[in-house]
Amino acid sequence: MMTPRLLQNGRLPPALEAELATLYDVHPLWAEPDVPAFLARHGREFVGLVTSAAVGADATLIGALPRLRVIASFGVGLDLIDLDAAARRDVAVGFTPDVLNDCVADLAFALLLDVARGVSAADRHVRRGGWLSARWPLTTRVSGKRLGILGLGRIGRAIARRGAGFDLDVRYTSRRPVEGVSWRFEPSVVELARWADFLVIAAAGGTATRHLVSAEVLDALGPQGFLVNIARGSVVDEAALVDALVAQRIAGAGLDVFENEPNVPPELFGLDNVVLLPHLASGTHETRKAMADLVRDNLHAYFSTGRLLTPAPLH
Ligand code: 8YV
Repeated sequence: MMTPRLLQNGRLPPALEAELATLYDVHPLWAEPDVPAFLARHGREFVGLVTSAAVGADATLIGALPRLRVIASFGVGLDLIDLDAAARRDVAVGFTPDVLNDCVADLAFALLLDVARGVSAADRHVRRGGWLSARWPLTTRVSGKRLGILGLGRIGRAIARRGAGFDLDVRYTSRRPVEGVSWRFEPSVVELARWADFLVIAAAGGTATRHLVSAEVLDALGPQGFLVNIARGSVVDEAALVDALVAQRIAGAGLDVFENEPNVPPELFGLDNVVLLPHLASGTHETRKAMADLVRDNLHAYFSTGRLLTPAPLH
C-alpha cells in the first residue's frame, strides 16, 4: 500500500510532527508562501488533513482537497472545523476529547482560586517590594460557595466533580438537562449567573454559543460574582466583559481564552481583579502527549480499519 499523503495545517507539537513524518508522507501547508497556489497545484494529492483546534479546517481548505477522506485534529474544540463541509463530502473528522478533561478542569480551579484569593496579584505585590510597606487587602472565600457551570459536557462535569472537594454547591445550565447527574439544572444562563458566586464557562465555542455571556448575564452575576472562562472567548461578549470589569460590576475574572487570540484587550492589563492566561489549560506534558497519541492513533485506526477511534459528533 502507498504511504498516505497528509497535509498539515498549522504547527503541531514537535514530537507529533516527527512521529507523523515517520508514518506518513506529510506536507507542511504552514510552510507554503502561497497557500492558494499550492492547493490549486497539489490539492488532489492529499487523502488526509492533520490540524489542531487552534487552526481548524475551513470550507475553502476542505474544498481545495478533492480526494480528502479524513481530518485528524489535535484538540477537543471543533469550532474552527467546518463539520458541514466535511459531512457533505463524507470526510471523517477525528478529534481528541476526554484526554484533556482533567488538566482543563484543574486549570479552571487554578483560575477560580487565583482570582478570588488574589494569588497572582499578591505575588506581583511581593515582587515589587510592596509587602514592606502595605498589607494585602482581604480577599474572597472560595470553599462552601456557589459554583455555576455553563455547559455540562465532559469538561464541565470534571469541573463539577472538583467542586465537591471545596464543598461548593454546584448548579449548571446547558442546552438541556443532563441525565444521571445530581447537580441542579438552571433553565437559563441569566438565572445561573444570578444564583452563582463563581460562573465557569465550559461550553463549546461556535455560532450556537456566541456571546451567550452577555452584559445582562454579567449584571446578573453582579459585583460579588467572578467569571472563569476555560472554553472559548467567543462565548463571552468581550467588550461587555471589559466594561463590567473596569466598572467593577462583577468582582473579577479568570480568563484562559479570548475572542481574538493572541490579542487580549489592553484595558485588562492594569486590573488586579483579572487573571490572564495564554490559552494553556490543556498545556501539560502529560495531556499534550495524550492528545498527540490520540491524533496518531486516530489516523492509524482510520487508515487500517476505515474508522476513527474518536470521531467528531455529527450535528
Ligand atoms: C489546545 C483547545 O490548546 O483542545 C482544544 O480545543 O483549545 C486546547 O486544548 C489547542 O487549541 C490545541 O490546538
